[in-house]
Amino acid sequence: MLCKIVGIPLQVGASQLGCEMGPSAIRVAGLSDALRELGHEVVDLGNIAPPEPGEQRHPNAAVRALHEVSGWIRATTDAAFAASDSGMPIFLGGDHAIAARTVSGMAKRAAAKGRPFFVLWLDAHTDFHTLETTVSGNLHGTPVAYFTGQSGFEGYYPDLEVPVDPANLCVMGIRSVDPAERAAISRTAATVHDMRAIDEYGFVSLLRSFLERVERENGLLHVSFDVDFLDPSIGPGVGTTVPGGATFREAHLVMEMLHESGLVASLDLVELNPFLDERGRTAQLLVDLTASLMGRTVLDRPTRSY
Ligand code: B3U
Ligand code: MN
Ligand code: MN
Repeated sequence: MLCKIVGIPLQVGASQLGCEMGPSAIRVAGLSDALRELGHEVVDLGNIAPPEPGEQRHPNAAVRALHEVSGWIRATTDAAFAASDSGMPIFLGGDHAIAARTVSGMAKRAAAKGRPFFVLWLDAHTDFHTLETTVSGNLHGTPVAYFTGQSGFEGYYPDLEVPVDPANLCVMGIRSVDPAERAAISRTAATVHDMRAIDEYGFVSLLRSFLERVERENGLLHVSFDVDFLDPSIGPGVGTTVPGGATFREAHLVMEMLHESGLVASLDLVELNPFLDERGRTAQLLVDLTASLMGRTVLDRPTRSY
């Protein structure tokens, strides 16, 4: 497989600065070498250039860094669409606002191929705020509402060419949802598995039913991996840690199942904040998890497990 690495060092969508160092830390932790060891070809396309400075206001006074975030989002769509012409793009964040357009760039690619598009969102949060509902004003809380075509972004974020059908969205790992997001996402057909559901049914059965559907419908799957999906004990390098996240073994199992599915077309690794990390251990874990997604196994496995 040809893996294309694209860095998107946006940090102002999060309140805690430092995600702009995320792409560097993941590179330093050895992402390219890990992929090459698995037999993949790797091209590092470098980082997307930052947008022009400027300012834009929103009636919701809480909203922060709107011009900068929307500028990065604009720049990202074309990069995502271009990188997905062949091979598998791996987008290195940057905070999760970048997924507003990595996802919509990939949705455009799926539409160009005539394939249905699916998103697996691995996160402690649903990121389903609009510019009107965000309370923190941190725009990394908005990408899912944007790319599923919720209203309230017009004139601020770029127009959405191909919205993602919420019915094709599966969100896992959830344990922190604001009231407005909870109300809004429950009005959609999105599948949302909070940690209670994961404790009750396990990642395997919940992920399996989603992957079976993607396969049945010959879909293209984008995986968006927020570091805070992980339990803080194993992934401290993120500004929005929430207790009770995925364990080391659960996270690897999810990635291994994704590999066996053969369905993953693109990946975001976002919210890594190296300033908060402990000697690069979260960056290293992201590299190892990506290796699991790209085929690293402990032993050969004769049959797929999902
Ligand atoms: N929902 C909260 C918290 C949050 C969302 N995304 C992250 N944190 N990473 C908010 O700020 O919108
Ligand atoms: Mn997120
Ligand atoms: Mn999160």
